Amino acid sequence: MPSKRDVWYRAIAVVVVALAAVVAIVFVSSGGDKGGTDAVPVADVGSGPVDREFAITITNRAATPPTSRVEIPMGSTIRITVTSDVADELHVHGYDRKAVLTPGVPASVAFRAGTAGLFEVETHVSDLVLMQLVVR
Ligand SMILES: [Cu+2]
Repeated sequence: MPSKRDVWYRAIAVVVVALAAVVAIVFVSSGGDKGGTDAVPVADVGSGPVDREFAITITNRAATPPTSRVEIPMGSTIRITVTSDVADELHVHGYDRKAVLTPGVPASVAFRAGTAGLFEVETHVSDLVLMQLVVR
C-alpha cells in the first residue's frame, strides 16, 4: 500500500505533466501561424513596401479616382495616400486608422488587413467616401 507521501508525490507529478502539456500545446499553436492569414494582427506597416498602394486626390469635394469598391486578400498590407485641397481628416473604418490632411500635403495610412469585412475609407470634413475596402 502506498504511503501518503507517495500519493502526494504522484499527484504533484500528474499536475506537473499536465501543465507541461498545456504549455507545449500553447507554444506549438502560437508558433504555427506564420503562414496563416486570419491570425495576422492588424498592425501598422509604416513606410515600408506594401502589397497594394492607393493614391487619391480630393479637389473641390470630389475624389480622383472616384469612389470604388476594392477587394483585398486577407492579411495583405495596404497604404492609402490622400492629398486634399482642404484641411480634413482621413479615416479607415473598422481598422480605425486616421490621418490629418493638410491642404496640398499627401498623408498616408498603412496597415495590414487582418480582419475580414467591408470597410469604408472616408473624410470627415468634406464627408466623402473615398473607397470601400472589401477584405476577404
Ligand atoms: Cu469616419
